[in-house]
Amino acid sequence: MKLLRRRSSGTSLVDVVISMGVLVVTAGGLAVSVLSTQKSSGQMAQRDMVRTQALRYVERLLGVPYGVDAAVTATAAEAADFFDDDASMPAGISLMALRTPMNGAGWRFGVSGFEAKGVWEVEINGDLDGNGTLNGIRGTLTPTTGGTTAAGDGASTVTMLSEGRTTLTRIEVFFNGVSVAKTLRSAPVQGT
Ligand SMILES: [Ca+2]
Ligand SMILES: [Ca+2]
Repeated sequence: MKLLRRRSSGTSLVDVVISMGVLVVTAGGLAVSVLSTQKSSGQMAQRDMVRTQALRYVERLLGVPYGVDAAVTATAAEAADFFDDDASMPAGISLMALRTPMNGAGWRFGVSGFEAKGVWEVEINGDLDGNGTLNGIRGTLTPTTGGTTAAGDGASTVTMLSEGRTTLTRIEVFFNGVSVAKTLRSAPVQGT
């Protein structure tokens, strides 16, 4: 009887040690998963914040007058005043004045106090797909109305009719080199 009891108490000690080990392992696993959940929800919150801010810039650029092709290019100081987060804006600013060179740097700036650390870049030009060229392959279909230019041959690289125009402009916002928001804006129709 004694032997049995000893054996049984020995077994339960082993049981306790094993289950404690399982507990420790489980708790460790839990801590790791809680940490990674916290990390990913932090990253998601940051992504949302970046996207919201990017849409704010897009909205602002949709809200200014479109302007004309001959508009004087904004100075760096005017661009900084345009993109900063106060209510003032440079006088007479327009989308055309804020154009940036095709296949070149856009307006680059940082925002102090913005939680996600990085550099914003805003490209504004007639390179509608942002691929750095105004050339591409034109399709073989002839427009039924409006266009009078002959259709493309579907094979050779030619100047795109839609790109490089002053009446249609791409607005694209990048954060740390990654495109976050993009839209196209067309000039108001004249004479209507
Ligand atoms: Ca301002
Ligand atoms: Ca292009």
